Amino acid sequence: MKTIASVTLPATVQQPQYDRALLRSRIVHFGFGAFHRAHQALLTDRVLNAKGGDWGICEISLFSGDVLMSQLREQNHLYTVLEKGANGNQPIIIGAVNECLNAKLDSLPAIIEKFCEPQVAIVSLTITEKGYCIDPASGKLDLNQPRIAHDLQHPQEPHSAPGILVEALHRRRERGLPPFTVLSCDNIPDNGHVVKNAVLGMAQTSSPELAQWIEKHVSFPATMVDRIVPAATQESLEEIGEVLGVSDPCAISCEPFIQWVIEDNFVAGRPEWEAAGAQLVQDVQPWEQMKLRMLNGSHSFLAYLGYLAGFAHINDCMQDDAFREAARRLMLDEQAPTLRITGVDLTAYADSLIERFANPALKHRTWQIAMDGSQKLPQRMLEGIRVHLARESHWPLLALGIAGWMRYVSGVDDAGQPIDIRDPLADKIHAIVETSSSEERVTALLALKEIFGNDLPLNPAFVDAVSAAWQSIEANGAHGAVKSALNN
Ligand code: NAI
Ligand code: CS2
Repeated sequence: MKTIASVTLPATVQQPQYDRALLRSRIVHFGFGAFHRAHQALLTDRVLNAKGGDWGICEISLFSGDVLMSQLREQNHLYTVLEKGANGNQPIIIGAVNECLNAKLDSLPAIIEKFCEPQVAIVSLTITEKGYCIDPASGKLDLNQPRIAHDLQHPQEPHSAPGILVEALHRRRERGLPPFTVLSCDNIPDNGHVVKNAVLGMAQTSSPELAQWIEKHVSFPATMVDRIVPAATQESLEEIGEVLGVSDPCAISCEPFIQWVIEDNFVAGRPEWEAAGAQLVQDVQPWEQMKLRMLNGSHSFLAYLGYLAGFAHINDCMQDDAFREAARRLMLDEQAPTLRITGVDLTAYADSLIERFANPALKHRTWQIAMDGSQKLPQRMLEGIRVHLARESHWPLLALGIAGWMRYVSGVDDAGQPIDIRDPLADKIHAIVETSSSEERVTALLALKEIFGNDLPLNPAFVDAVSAAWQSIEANGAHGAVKSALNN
């Protein structure tokens, strides 16, 4: 079978300019999803092109991803990223991945042993918000999650990411091997602390001595990651196949923009990612807060209200005057004033986000972004709302975003069509929706402490604002409610 590894590709395709035989699995990565392929792996590939070296990546997937990983092996671990922008498309073959392991194709013991190889210096993760098994409201490891409960019973056969990290670090300590850096690249505030809490939460339960060793020797740098990478579709794969002249089932399309801000705290070295444009800083929090509230907050707003109003993609929302204006005002009037960052032109940042959202080549589905709302609302909207509540300032669009989520998880769009809701709390949410009337819905959903904590449901200003926004959607539909919020 022909693959990208076996044919001559068109001259326009960028290819690795370094000796791949030198690569060793110094980075082990969890979550060979869309994002990692177009972000960390691509930037590592850029460093290899610029500087050479041996920083290869071993991709790990536990219980899914076996088909994708067999396909990756068939093409010698090469795959394509197609950057799609207003000025045309750039296909790039990524060569930084040199190995992959999957529990179905290989075995769980083989995966755990991979983390214990002496050259492994970094374990990075893009496992989505829910992969950390953290209670979003408390920030602590959720010991009741089935995978965590399983791993505490069977530490040598872990099924969760925190369980694997703890078992790997346990074995490295026992064998006198150096520790590695744990690098979370998920869209979570203070992601370094979140993964640290997950790992220490698990280790403390099994061995306080191991927890102490981890605390002393392992580093958990925080990161801000940014690049819009929609899930691959049949259409996007066919488009890339036409560009290459051969099919690449592991290929992914994305926007040209890329940003990575990393806390410079690595215990066992790192690639020179700054040579590829990454920003190595001491404090990531202001960057990550800016991105999560302005970009992701408005993304979620557009996802819930846009989906309800019949917009399938983010760029469709941007064609609508009311949605585009609402997204910009949400960023500048309601999110920007809550941020800590200094020295960044936030108006220019908002304008660049609106331009990125409008990219017609991306086709980023509102339904995809709407997924896992229970894990996303706290950092994308509720943290900013808490700042407004303390200042008694105005936040009508954020209120509409929360009410939009409530209307979305109620399960029917404005055209009366059922919604396929994906969320780790879907069963709980469904039970609440089934047993509450429209008038009771806001109060009933606010009882989800995992999302709203103990404070917000007791705050009359919060409850009133979200209830008013809910009523506006019920009366006017999502599109009408967005227009009406702009006049408030
Ligand atoms: P994806 O669905 O393509 O990949 C998710 C990966 O996580 C898969 O490899 C899956 O096997 C793994 N995973 C899911 N649940 C898991 C669990 N419970 N334990 C361990 N692994 C698990 O999603 P994509 O687009 O790669 O996004 C992943 C994360 O990357 C996002 O949740 C977000 O935090 C971050 N991100 C994504 C961006 C994007 O535009 N796609 C941009 C910036 C950040
Ligand atoms: C999106 C993000 O899926 C989502 O929830 O908001 O993945 C978004 O595309 C990225 O954070 C952009 O960097």
